[in-house]
Amino acid sequence: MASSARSSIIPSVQLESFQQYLKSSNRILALVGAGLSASSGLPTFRGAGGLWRTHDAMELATPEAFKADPALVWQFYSYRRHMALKAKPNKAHYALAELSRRKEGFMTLSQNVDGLSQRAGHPPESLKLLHGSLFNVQCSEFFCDYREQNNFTDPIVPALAIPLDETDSTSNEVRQAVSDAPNKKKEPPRELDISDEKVQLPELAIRDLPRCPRCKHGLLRPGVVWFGEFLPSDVLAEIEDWMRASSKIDLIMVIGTSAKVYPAAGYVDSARAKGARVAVINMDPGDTPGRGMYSGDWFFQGDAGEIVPEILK
Ligand code: BV8
Repeated sequence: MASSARSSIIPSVQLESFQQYLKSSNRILALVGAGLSASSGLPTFRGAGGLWRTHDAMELATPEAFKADPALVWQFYSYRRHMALKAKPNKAHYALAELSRRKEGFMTLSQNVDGLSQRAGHPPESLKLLHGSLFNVQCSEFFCDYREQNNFTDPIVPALAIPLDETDSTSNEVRQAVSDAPNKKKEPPRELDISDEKVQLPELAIRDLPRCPRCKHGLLRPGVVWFGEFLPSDVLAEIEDWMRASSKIDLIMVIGTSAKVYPAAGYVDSARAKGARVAVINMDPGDTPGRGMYSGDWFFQGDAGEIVPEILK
């Protein structure tokens, strides 16, 4: 008899063997990605409905993009902050937080920047944010090390307010511009593509963007890790310590991630190298490390928001 969370069927044999193994496991990792927050209404990066499909990721999430067009990059991130604030943690976020309270040797490695794991009460000491957070800001000047957790202010500056009610055309333009549209190569725009027409984003002057309160010179930028940037060294060191303290890792759960972004995806290999068995929870059987490369020991297909609370019971 399969146990069925709303639309995701979990074969009971798989479920039983996983839950038995989980019970006897102590050193456990979860590598989570955008799919964990999908059922909270936040679009993933790749695949259906993905954010990146509208733009080449390199266009908006790199230091070069910010240098070339800080206003556009801020509009993208301000919109995502707004959406993340409107979203609510789902049952999977809470289940992982609960597991962390239940199992001392458990740690979540999150690629997500949406703040939902934190809002679900995940103990911070066992939640490692590999790619930063939409709600951190930092100075973009090389010589200035100003960083601030700016606690969910929305918008971060008045000029970045996107009145996102349905009626407002600007908001529709921006919403559509970051929604799922065929990815087409284009000039670095003052505009964003929506399918085949160009959308003028409200002109934002650089002077309207948030400035560093410390050096008074640099623009503030989102406190996320962009492509081509190193992951936070303190976070990497804490994970390294955890890995070194684990003579054996019992289990790694790979939840809602395409495992295409490195070095985050590399933790699956590192865990396996220390004896970990792999459980993959993903909507798409083709697009996960549980198939092919990692030949996961368990594969639960469906919505992480439904499956994770079931299997962690
Ligand atoms: C770096 C923050 C050193 C910004 C992001 C090898 C080693 C080192 C580097 C590289 C390497 N190979 C390539 C690189 C370079 C690059 C990289 O990995 N490129 C990729 C594209 C090949 N890596 C870097 O640049 C990293 N830095 O390595 O520094 C260095 C320095 C200088 C020069 C060279 C190296 C920095 C990477 C961090 C980039 N920042 N985010 C922002 O968010 O705007 S990455 C971005 O993608 C997000 O953080 C996201 O988390 C991440 C990964 O995506 P996923 O979370 O997996 O999401 P995705 O949409 O892809 O997949 C969703 C999955 O969920 C799918 O499988 C889908 O089927 C599933 N799903 C959907 N719905 C559901 C579901 N599952 C369950 N339930 C559902 N409902």
